[in-house]
Amino acid sequence: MVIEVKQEKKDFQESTKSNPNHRNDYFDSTVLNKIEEIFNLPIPELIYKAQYIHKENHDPRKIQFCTLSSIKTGACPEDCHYCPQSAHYKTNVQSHSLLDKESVVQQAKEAKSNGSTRFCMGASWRELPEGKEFDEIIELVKSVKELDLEVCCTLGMINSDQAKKLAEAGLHSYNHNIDTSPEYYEEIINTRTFQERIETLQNISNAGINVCSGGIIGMGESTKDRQKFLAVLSSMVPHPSSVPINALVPVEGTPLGDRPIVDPIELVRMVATARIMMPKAMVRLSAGRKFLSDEAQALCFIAGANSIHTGEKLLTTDNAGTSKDKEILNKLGMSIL
Ligand code: SAM
Ligand code: DTB
Ligand code: SF4
Repeated sequence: MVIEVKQEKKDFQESTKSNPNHRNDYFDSTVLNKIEEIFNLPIPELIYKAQYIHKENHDPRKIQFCTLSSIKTGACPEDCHYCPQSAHYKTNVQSHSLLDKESVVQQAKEAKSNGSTRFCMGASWRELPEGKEFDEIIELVKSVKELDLEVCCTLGMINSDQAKKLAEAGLHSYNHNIDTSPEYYEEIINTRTFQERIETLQNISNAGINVCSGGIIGMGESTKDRQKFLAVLSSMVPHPSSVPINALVPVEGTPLGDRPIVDPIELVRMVATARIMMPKAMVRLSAGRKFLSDEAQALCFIAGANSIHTGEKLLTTDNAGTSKDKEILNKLGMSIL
């Protein structure tokens, strides 16, 4: 068993190594070809295939609730064009430094009592700092784990030593998104490379932490960019155990603040293709759910989404709220995982 896991980690590294001059090294062309075929299917056929695979690998009646907590907000040195927390843009986000343990544990307890089995702590860092803040993060991971929740963090880039220490503290998963295709990435972020993101994902995987990696649609990318984004994730061995699919929440003050809201059918296509290509992954319907009707959300669940971020807020922007989420599941005869 141990040998098998090591082998998988080696494969992950091999499969994601890259040469900046040959960006296709991030994915197999056969994978991209398969994605193109699936992605362009008529919606009834696409959903039928996705549903079949979903049912073979998951309980299609269940949705996992994951609560996000912004444990350190705003004033981020990165220039991610979508993000209200970047110090490069003037937005309405109220910055704060790292929250104390008592407040975070209180939030985690509330999340659990509202049905969440996963709690994700997000920080507006380019990379996880060393020293006092790192020690505080380790304490937060240990304390949330004691509540018997899946602990996830999204704290920017981490090195291999930090990943090992987080794993020892009991971290279940680490979220670090590739965001979009390797090519379109350069239109969206200038302050760190796609390759640096991949290296953080390798450090997470090598430490035995579950990889959570996905991205955003609605940033002006082409259909081909969306397909390549899914091809990079689907070429990882093993596949990320969790794949968040975000629809851009356009925030005033950011360079993407004027982008139109994504057509929900586009989201369904992404979810269904992710489900078919990565059958065992948790496909998370993440940001942008507040723009979806109950019917559109139902279609996403039918297409294989099996987790949502619940609560009044995502990190800094508004979300549907737990009672609304419970109401939809109830209406659909579904329940919380
Ligand atoms: N600073 C860390 C990082 O960048 O990895 C963690 C937090 S960051 C906010 C987590 C992810 O949220 C981003 O990678 C991006 O995919 C998503 N995100 C941020 N702003 C968004 C927006 N306005 N709409 C949709 N998704 C967004
Ligand atoms: C992810 O892919 N989406 C979540 C989670 N991972 C951390 C975050 C969405 C953030 C949306 C913008 C905001 O609320 O600040
Ligand atoms: Fe900073 Fe993360 Fe926002 Fe980028 S997405 S600006 S790294 S908080």
